[in-house]
Amino acid sequence: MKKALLCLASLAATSLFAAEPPPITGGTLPGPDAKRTDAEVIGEEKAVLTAAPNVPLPIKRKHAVKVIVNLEVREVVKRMADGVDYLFWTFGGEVPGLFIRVREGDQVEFHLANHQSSKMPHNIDLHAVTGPGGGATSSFTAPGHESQFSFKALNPGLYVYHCATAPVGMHVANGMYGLIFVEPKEGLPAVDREYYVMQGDFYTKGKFGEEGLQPFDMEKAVDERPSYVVFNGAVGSLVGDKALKAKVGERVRLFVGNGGPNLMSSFHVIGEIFDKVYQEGGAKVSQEQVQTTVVPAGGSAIVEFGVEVPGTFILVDHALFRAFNKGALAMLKVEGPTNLLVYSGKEVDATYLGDSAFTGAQGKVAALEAQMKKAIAGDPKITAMGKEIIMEKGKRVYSQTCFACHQAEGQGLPGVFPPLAKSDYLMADKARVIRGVIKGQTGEMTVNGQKFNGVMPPVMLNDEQIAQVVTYVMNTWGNSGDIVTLEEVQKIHAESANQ
Ligand code: HEC
Ligand SMILES: [Cu+2]
Repeated sequence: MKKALLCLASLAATSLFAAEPPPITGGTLPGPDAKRTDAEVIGEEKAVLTAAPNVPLPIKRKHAVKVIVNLEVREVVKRMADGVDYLFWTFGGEVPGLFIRVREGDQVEFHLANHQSSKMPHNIDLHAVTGPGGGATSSFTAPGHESQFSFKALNPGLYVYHCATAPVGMHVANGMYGLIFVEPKEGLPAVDREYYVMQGDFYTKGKFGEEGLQPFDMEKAVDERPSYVVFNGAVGSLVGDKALKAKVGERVRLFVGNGGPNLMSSFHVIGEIFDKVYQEGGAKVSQEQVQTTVVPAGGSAIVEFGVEVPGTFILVDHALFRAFNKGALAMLKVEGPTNLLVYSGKEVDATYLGDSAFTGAQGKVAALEAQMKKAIAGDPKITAMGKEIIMEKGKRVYSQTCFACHQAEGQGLPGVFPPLAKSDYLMADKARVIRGVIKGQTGEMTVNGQKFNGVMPPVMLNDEQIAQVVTYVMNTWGNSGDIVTLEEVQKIHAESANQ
């Protein structure tokens, strides 16, 4: 039986780019496979496809059907990061492409449309297909056209699909991939939540965070030097309000994919252990109690875990510079009662996230600067916007320099780092604050009636950054003061240098 399967697989593999399809003709399969096939296909239905992070509902039916899948390729400009846009090539207008769920034994009638606004022809190679090019040879579709082919979902598992039109790497690098889950006949054990998370690496002419519409950079792609590594098509696609959600006591299943085109993912959830892993997206649980699972480019994994305590759990590619500097970071927010036996409490997210906790500042600076240019022509609103820009830049400085001690919300740490939020000490004397930031400060001080006696080292900032960050702290978390100008900082700097 194994031999027959192997033989089929190698035939399919060698024919991936062959012009002539090999002599495997529709439906008639060798003996062993025929046994695994539902002889009867009863009825017909249209597949419900979902955009990430959603997954179609588990399949309850006990027999095979003819499933009609309609998927449309669209080339669309979307957000890659705050202030950064990219022309994505997509399956269904989304990166990753829409999630497809069928049952083992189903007869799939696949319709691939290519929107008339597309500039490129595209096709689809589904790793779930046993046949030449995984469907690629039958689905090459010019803009404004539609192709149709059929296949039997013989093998259960979680499979990647992707465009395979030359240059294949470029089509995939532009976002042309997604997942198809062929549900085993007996189904998977029930869980409370299922989510779809797919990693991809992106190659832009500009560096990470460089603003504007960014073109694809072929050289970086060939050299495997991505500017972005992200989950679900953009930096921050699953953070804040868009975080995945669960409640204490629930079981979570993640269908994890990796479109690549280049990088393998070391998929990890900070503060969780995968109690079950279907390694490489295969049909059975192959490992238990796993910390980090490998998701190869063009591959997948299914992971499951229970959530025992509330809090924010961070999903990362544990090749950590990708997570903290290139975007491969997502969040699962778990709500519910604390369980002190399992975990004692104290939030660690802010510490982990560093300046990623402040994503958004950069894009806002760009947007506000653009607004300001428009408004110029002597509008009094300019002053206000100027302040907002300074504030956003100040937020960035804060997130990189001050927040480690004074904390994300300026709340400080009792007895150790004084609060900046609603601090009477801070608001009483602007010049003193500027001097403190330039020279550092030590000795006993009283902030809101609490005594502090620590050491704040001098910070490595230029005068402009100091003006920005002091403006920010004096106008955030309930504080309200005026703008600190560069001139003010320069003056105090000169004075304190002479002392
Ligand atoms: C390494 C930790 C650390 C860093 C980084 C740090 N501070 Fe402080 N900061 C302190 C400590 C400790 C004190 C209290 C010093 C004392 O007791 O004399 C303090 C005091 C202050 C105060 C006066 C007290 C208050 O709460 O109003 C201000 C204002 C302040 N810091 C602003 C900043 C700003 C702005 C930054 C970033 C540019 C920054 N600090 C970076 C540790 C730090
Ligand atoms: Cu394509």
